[in-house]
Amino acid sequence: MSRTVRIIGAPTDYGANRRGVDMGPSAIRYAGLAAQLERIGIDVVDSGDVPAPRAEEREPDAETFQSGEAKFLRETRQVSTRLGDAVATALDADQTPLVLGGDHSVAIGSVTGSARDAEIGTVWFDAHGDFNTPATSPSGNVHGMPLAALLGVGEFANLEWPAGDGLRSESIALVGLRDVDEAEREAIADSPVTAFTMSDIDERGIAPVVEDALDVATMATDGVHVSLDLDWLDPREAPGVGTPVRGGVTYREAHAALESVSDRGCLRSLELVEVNPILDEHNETASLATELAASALGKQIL
Ligand code: HAR
Ligand code: MN
Ligand code: MN
Ligand code: MN
Repeated sequence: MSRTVRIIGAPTDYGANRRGVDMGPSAIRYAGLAAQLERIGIDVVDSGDVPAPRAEEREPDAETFQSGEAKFLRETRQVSTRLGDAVATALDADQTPLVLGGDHSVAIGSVTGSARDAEIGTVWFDAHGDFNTPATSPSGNVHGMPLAALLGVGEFANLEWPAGDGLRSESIALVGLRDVDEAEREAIADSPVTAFTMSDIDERGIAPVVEDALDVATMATDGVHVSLDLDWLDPREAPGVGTPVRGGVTYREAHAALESVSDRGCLRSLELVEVNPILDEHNETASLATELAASALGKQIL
């Protein structure tokens, strides 16, 4: 990992069903992200936010959800392309990209940027499968679809889409699932991705599960993109998310997981998504996101 981190904000909310997650990048910066990383010896550059269309600027009829469609695909494609370029530029400059969402649809940009001219693996910490397609989605919200979009599953195969050429499903591991739609369950089972549920963590403990996930992701040769959806944590720890699901990992389990990521020395790019400051309590979810980023980037207790 490069000792220079480039922060890239992606203030989207059109991929989610509630407003507010577009303020995630501000809240995470305000929680002291740059200062925390500098304290552990990292040089931090902040390139600001990639432009993202605000709700007020969108065509109102795009809000109406028709079954079988995804909302705001045009906007998603546009922002993903910009974000992908920003992530690839950071990597070209030997900097570690740290993307701040925004809803989880931003991962389409982060991962395609990270996978440009490189073979990467991905660890996806999330309560949700994020494996819906427009046809299977119960909501039409693209934050429930980024993995399917990245892998070109279903209708995504036919869409003009930013290419994640260097990402293969064999090197993707999902960790912490506990809210998966019926069609997603089948899609995950049919795909070569590896999925670890909360039950796996209950039975085996966080450390061995994360080691296995990292084994999967490091089968790719050029490093690992870590996508951290804050709803991976239990809502008691992370109340400021749009789609909380009870029964998530604890504060210490989350740190242990990201410390393992750091110990492997495989981190290529990182993103923190789904922080919703409107629903948060005293910015604690944003603070937690900054702490977890520090663990992933090498913070040691002693
Ligand atoms: N599976 C549901 C859907 O597709 C809910 C998605 C929840 N959103 C996220 N993704 N935060 O992790 O709408
Ligand atoms: Mn997610
Ligand atoms: Mn890459
Ligand atoms: Mn989620």
